Amino acid sequence: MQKSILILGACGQIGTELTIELRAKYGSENVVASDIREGGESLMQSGPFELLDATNYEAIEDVVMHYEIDEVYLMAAMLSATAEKFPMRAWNLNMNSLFNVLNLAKEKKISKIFWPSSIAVFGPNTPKENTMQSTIMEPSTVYGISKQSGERWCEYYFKKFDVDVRSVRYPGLISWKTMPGGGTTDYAVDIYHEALKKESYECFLNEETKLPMMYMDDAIRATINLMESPSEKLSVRSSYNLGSMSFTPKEVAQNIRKHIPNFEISYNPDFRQQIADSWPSSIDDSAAKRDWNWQPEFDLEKTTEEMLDNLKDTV
Ligand code: AKB
Repeated sequence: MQKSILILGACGQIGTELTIELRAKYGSENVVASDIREGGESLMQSGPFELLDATNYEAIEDVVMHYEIDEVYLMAAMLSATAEKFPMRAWNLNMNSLFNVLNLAKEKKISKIFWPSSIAVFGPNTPKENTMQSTIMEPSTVYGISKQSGERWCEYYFKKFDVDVRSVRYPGLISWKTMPGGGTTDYAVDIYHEALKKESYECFLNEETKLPMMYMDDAIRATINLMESPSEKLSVRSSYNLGSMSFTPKEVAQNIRKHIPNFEISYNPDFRQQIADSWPSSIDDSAAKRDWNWQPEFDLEKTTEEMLDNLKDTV
């Protein structure tokens, strides 16, 4: 049976690529993109679009009823760096949007939800290397606190109301089609743009800051695989650890130099350094591997090739 999908926050970094992939898979007319602002041409031209505020329950409900939506992907969120500047706005957006979709599912108006969590659920007391699925969390950022709370609510709605909600803890995501906005891992995208434009980059994290990262194609594949997995296979209803690669700014720079030998990097850490220092360096994702066969395909070499190759004609 053909299903109908709604994406909230479709114009953001993940939402844009997810919408395009879901449209290719399920048919353009069956995937409704929505956001509080219009997006890029490829998204706006390829299927239905609704201007929608993810914090407005009635507005989402209207769109769900109108298009007879079965599944919602909630991609609207305020990320870590911006959330430190606007804590209450971040809390309102990140939590109210989640309650809206959880309650729609509780009321049986939709049947399945995808909601993204993040490595930001971990904090300074979390073991840094191969961070386990279940371990000390204690996030120290506004964004991390909202994501950890969200995870608890997802599991609660699953257990209490049988809501089929699924989630992964995304690492930093690297993509060339859409820019990230307001995150701590954004340097890993900016660096490729600046390398092509100026052959130099000033990084807002120090050279040894090792963080978990992932190329967008892997992230989109993980998201759709998880959503297509049989419910009974899923043992985690808070959010799955999702691993791929880990690297430092220095290592990305060394990799870029294989293609742009004159590339130079300098370091000028700002408030985002403290956020990055509170996050894990690498992730144990054995639960995702076991439950739904997760396997990443992109390492740093391949990511660098893809980024430089696809961006070279845009600068
Ligand atoms: C951020 O840096 O805030 C995000 C994330 C890791 O969730 N990219």
